Amino acid sequence: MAKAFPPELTSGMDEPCRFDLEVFDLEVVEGEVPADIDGLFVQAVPDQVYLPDVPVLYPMTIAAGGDGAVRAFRIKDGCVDFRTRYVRTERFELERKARRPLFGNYRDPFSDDPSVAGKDRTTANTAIYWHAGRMLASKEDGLPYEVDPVTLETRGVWNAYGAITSHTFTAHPKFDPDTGEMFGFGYAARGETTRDIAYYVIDAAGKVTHEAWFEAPYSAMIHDCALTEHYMLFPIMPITSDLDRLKAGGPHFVYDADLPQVFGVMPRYGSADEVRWFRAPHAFPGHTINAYEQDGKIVFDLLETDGNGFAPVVPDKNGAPMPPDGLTTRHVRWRIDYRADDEHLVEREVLAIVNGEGPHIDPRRQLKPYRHVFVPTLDRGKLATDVNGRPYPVMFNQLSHFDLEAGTREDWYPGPAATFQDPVYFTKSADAPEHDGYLIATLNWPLERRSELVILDTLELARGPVARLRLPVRMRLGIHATWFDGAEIPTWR
Ligand code: V55
Ligand code: FE
Repeated sequence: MAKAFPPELTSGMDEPCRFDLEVFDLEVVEGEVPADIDGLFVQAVPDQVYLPDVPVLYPMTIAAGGDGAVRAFRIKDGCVDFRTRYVRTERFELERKARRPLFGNYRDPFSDDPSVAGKDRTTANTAIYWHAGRMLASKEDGLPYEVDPVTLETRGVWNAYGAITSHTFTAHPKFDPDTGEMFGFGYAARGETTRDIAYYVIDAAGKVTHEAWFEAPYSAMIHDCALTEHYMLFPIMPITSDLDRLKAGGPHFVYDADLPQVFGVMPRYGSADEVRWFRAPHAFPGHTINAYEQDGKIVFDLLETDGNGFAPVVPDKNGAPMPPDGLTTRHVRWRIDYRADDEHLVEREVLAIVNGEGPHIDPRRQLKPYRHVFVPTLDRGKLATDVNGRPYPVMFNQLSHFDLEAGTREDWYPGPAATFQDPVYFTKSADAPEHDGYLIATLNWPLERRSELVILDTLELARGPVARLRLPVRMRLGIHATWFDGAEIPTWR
């Protein structure tokens, strides 16, 4: 018997969904779905089946610890079919068999039921990517699970034919579009809180062709990475983990404002002794936007927040309060000379004030100079309160397009009580200009506990969607969305 989730977790938009289901042919309530769109829009969603039974339930457990579900929208011939299904991880199956929670807090094996000691704790809940003909659902605390792109049935853990022996693998591997190689890594590779990083290059057929193990300067989250023609970059985040703290029942990650920013740089096929650790003053690196090489230097673009980017979900080491006016997130550009004598970085440029997360660019511009960024953002000036003075539960109230060359931005703001989930961006055709594409997102209306799918033409972003589709079920907050071209995936039955 499942115990009821408490009222604070069931009152809003993000009440657990706990269902697998499909909806054939979503209702188009406004506009038309462009007939030239052919592909699959997928989202990874943490969605607890059972509430962990622990003495202290950490916010990170709720925000990022839930069982992974794959939500998929098949868009073709002006129609959209919908399917969502939990990934059948080992953990999901064990709890389902027991009909009760067996796994405890976020990345804390010490808080589990003793019966599941040594079992796979990962939830495959963060991002979905495609490699070597496989759709992989991933969370950075374990190896990905392969999922059937049509039925969404789970095929099992993917470990590159047994070659990946790291305990973990990033949810954000990078790809060389020319060779089809995948570049990925696991941190905490020898188990939770270890400093070990395992770096892998995997060819287009899914075989590991290069591997290197090395140690991070300290045990911390490395959520994303970046790839250039010759280098792989590892931004170490200032949220650290500690085995003793975990054993004592503390949270997995704590934010440490005293740490510098650290970027590990490794030649693409380099060995452990070739990693260099470049340092910069403290900031919170978010998602990578792009990276490439120019004049012998690495150009590395990412989002950077001037404080605890995971507040309040990840606590501050010193208990420091949040700044009342909120934090600022910027699009920054570093230039890094791998051969420099000095490992202190100074060449930082601010390209835009973003106040958003989940950046997307034209996939054809990856590893190359580029001009356009699409990202959900928060305009605090447009935040509103209800009649009782309570702020509407809004995370990102706009979809935004930044033109880096013109220095301009364009936004679509759907209203005070709407909040965006991660979108996807792709161009209208293989030879369309970089900014001439579609943005597709799920848009939540928390006060109505309602979601819709919106499709925007990026040449007319501010005018709003060219199509809005009604979803007859609530889409609780997912993490990353990915677009797969129709040519890559089999037909939906
Ligand atoms: C993130 C999400 C995670 C995680 C670590 O969005 C970082 C960032 C959904 O799980 O485990
Ligand atoms: Fe991410």
